[in-house]
Amino acid sequence: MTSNKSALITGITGQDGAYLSRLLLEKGYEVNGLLARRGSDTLWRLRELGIHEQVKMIDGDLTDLSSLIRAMEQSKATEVYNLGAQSFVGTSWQQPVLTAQVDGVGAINVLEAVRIVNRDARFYQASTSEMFGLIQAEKQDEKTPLYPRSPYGVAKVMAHWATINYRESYNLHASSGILFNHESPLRGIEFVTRKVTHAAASIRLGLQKELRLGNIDAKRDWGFAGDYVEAMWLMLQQDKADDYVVATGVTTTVRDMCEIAFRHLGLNYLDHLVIDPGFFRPAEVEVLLGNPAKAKARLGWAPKTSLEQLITMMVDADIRRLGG
Ligand code: NAP
Ligand code: G4F
Repeated sequence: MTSNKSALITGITGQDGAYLSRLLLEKGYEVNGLLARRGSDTLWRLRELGIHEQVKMIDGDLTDLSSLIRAMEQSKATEVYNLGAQSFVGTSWQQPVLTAQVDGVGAINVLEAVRIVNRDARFYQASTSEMFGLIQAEKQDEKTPLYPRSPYGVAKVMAHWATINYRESYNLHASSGILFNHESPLRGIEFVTRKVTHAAASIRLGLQKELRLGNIDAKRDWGFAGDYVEAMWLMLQQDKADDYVVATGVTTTVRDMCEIAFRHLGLNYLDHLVIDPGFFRPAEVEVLLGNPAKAKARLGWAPKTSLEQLITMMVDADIRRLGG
């Protein structure tokens, strides 16, 4: 059966790209992905979800406008999800120029490709709670002023405002999802939740002894990526494009998240934790807490997975992968 709905996803090989692909395939879309071909096993997430043969890959890179124009033409996309990014905050201090080019200018490249090839295509920008940085309100919503604290946050602010500007300048159906941290068994191992669940599993199986972390007093509003990709799709089904905060409305310290992961395996995280100043950041985002009221009211979206369910799901997946 051929579908008349065609999506183009940048960042298809990432955590969100995999879950969004699965959701769109279930809804009958033809799913096209921009493949940057930079790693050796970049398709592992799509393979884990059993969908790697159902998505069509188009070679391209966010920093190459010509490849994005070609991807728009080839895919005949009616919906474009810009999820591609150098998404690790810590690395953005080591590679600030690359981060600005991929996460900031890259988003403008995608907007230009949409404007040039098909102005009727709907566009989603992966904005982030990291833009709130040094928070200007206790609970952050769509109206909270932005104060980024990392080169990554700065680049994402550029992309966020470019999305609004293309909506206002060219009447593009361009929406931004300001998503708070979301995790899953497909999360990259450099992010703190997965680092912790993988370490807990390794320690339980006798493969590792200690877990080295930085600022464990930082607080994050963590949700499940599988729930959050649904909000992305809902944004593009609205008559009018807009910006939405997607969050759980609950914030938890890294410390308490560790406790949940280790307790699930009958361990005490304090027996294994080493604080390593090497993981402290030049400027920290101490606390994030989102208010998803607008997404609830307008999109009918609500998170379905608690932090406890999320972390235990991740620990169980890591135990399975390590052969336990
Ligand atoms: P992720 O797992 O790190 O995936 C990033 C994706 O971007 C990968 O597919 C990567 O390809 C691709 N990419 C990197 N550089 C590229 C380039 N130059 N050209 C084309 N593609 C490139 O990130 P995620 O967690 O799925 O997040 C998805 C998006 O949401 C990102 O934009 C992120 O910044 C944003 N976001 C994430 C969260 C969160 O908590 N997860 C919250 C708010 C916003 P390779 O596989 O080849 O590296
Ligand atoms: O898991 P993290 O690296 O995520 P961070 O920096 O909040 O960024 C993630 O969420 C953003 C949304 O707000 C996304 F836009 C972004 O792309 C990414 O997905 O760190 C979370 C917290 C930080 O405060 C960090 O300092 O955990 C703290 N932390 C403490 N020890 C650590 C570690 N983080 C990492 N990655 N590794 C540590 O050892």
